[in-house]
Amino acid sequence: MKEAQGGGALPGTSLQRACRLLVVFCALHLSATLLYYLAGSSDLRPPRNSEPPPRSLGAANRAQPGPPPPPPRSPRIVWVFWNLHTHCLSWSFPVGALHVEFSQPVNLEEVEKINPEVREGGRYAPKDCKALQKVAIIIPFRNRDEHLKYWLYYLHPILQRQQLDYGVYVINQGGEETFNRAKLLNVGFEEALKEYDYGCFVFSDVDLIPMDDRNIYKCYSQPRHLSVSMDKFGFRLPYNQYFGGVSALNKEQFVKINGFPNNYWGWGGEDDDIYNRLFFKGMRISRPDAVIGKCRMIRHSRDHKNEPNPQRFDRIAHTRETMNSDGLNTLSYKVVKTEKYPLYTKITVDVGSPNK
Ligand SMILES: [Mn+2]
Repeated sequence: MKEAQGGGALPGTSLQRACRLLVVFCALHLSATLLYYLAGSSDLRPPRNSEPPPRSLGAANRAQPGPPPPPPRSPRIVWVFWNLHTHCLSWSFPVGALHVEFSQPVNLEEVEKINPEVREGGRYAPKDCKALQKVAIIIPFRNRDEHLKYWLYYLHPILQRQQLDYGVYVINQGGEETFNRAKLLNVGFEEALKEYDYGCFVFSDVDLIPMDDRNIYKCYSQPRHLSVSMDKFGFRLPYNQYFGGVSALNKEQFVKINGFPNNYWGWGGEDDDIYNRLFFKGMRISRPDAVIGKCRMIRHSRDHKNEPNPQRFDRIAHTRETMNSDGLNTLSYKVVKTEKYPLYTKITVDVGSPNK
């Protein structure tokens, strides 16, 4: 056959992409259905006490006395279809590579306007489908308001496209003591859990912006390192064990390593300690590829009261001995103030000082 000619030529890539997605989706449907059908063909009736699929039976239904409605013919198949249709597919509509730069100042009121679905405290959940994960984003912070504005401007649209049920927590170290990044991250874990049943924790520096929205801010079966090719390091990993910048651990992974160390005061080392903890507990790092993992760091000079920590090399060498007696089980701090802003929750904490 000849190719179609002339006139109504199809517009290029976006339509092709949509078609390809549709085909993939249908194939997925079919294979999942088949799989469940085969796996369950010996017994298609649901077990007596099995939970009904969420939302399919309303509270009113349950409250009514009398015999329950007859079960559908093939409950498993119905269940599979129901799930495929209601759960979000976080890879549905990525933009791909993003343009990221820091030349124009950001006005937060403008950012609020272009993100009308973000609720107070920087919370969001997709309306039309069930998010795969509940993600708390934890940002250790002190005196970096300009960076935070860029972070909010770039990240809110990305996280919504990734269809995550998420909240943004800025953990601000109060007082004038030396900065303690890892302890602030521990605080973020505990405080976020007081507010919502998060299952995944993304720990992000305030000055790191992903350059590709296929780099999903969620958790994986192994701890995830997300900032794998930073412009600062010439878009490559500085070393294989590098775990700094942006990382993601689910609740089980975080608890298994007793959280992060509390005694790294000043710049450096805590990320290597975290890597050691994961390694000693038998976990390995998962990463996106170097293209999807590209990100930009906002240039800045060294912060006041965050000088390189001279003890860091000695501490890293002893992670195995110290990790069980320093971390989540020895974490102490005082919440000074909690502020709910439209685009984030700011928790100011007193984390003490190195000498205590
Ligand atoms: Mn930085």
